[in-house]
Amino acid sequence: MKEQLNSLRASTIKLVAEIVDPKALNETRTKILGRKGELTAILRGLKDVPIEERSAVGQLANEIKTELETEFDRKETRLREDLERAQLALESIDVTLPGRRTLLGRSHILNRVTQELVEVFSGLGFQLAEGPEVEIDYYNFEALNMPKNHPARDMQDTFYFSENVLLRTHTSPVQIRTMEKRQPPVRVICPGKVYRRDADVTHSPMFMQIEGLWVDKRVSFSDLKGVLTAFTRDYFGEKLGLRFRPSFFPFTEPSAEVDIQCVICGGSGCRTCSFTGWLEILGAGMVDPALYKFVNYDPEIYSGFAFGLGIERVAMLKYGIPDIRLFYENDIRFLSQF
Ligand code: 2NM
Repeated sequence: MKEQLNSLRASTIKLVAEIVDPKALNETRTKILGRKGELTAILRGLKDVPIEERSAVGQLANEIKTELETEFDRKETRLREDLERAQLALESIDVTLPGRRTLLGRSHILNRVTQELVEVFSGLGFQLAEGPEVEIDYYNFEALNMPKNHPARDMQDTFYFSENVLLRTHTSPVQIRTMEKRQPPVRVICPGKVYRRDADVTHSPMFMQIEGLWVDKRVSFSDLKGVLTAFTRDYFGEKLGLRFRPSFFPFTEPSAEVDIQCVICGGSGCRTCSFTGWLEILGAGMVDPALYKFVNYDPEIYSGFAFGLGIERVAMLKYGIPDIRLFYENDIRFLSQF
């Protein structure tokens, strides 16, 4: 019986060493140590062992039982650890891999140019004012001295929601709204999107504009020249010459178009300036006193000037961009250059 026990011990240890699967281990444990297992079967013969040996054999059987239980326990722990390690290996992070780059976004070039322009004008005392892109006929045309059927409306055909509701064609309505709300002194700069029925290499149905307005007692054309000279010098460079040409706008009198010397050739003539040496960058003028009756200003006391420029045009000149459509195509290869 001792031999039977020792042989069961040896064969079990060998068997356990070969098992690789927790389920098989559990089945083997039952088969050997369970109530109907092989050890129990051997112990059933204990009653036939001579009485004087029985206690020693019993003790051996107990020792072997304990030893084998420990053996099964240890193997179970080993298998569980192996499994965990294998799972961890699948899920683990390889800290030696290079990191994933986060792509940094940036402001659109038109928004950055807008910000730069607003900054220059705030240095000259102008406050930021904004308004709706969906406007009513009154603010976009009527209060700007462009009654229905005025020929100046031809050049500013736009998108209509109804007879009196439209997409603004300029940011001037913001200035009318500002004057309606406040008495002079008013000194505001109004950037924003505007809309016109227009599309080619230099025109887009949606574009951006920035307009300035200064109304106070004794504001004169020389103040206009001073502000615009300060602005162009600050933004385009100290040495560039400035030229005022007489022009017409329905809301200013007198009116002027303002040119700067070509930023590409410096005035000697090139393709960008059509070999004239000059670039038109903005329109301006003294606010027509006829406008003041719409906003309840006394034209005998107050005078002022206004100006407007296209932000795309400024950006195209500043950065040498040949086609206005590039701004709106959202091609990262273009936009990330700025
Ligand atoms: C321009 C040219 C000349 C202008 C006029 C006004 C207002 F509302 F005050 F009358 N705002 N902007 C103006 C004047 C705009 O853009 C080429």
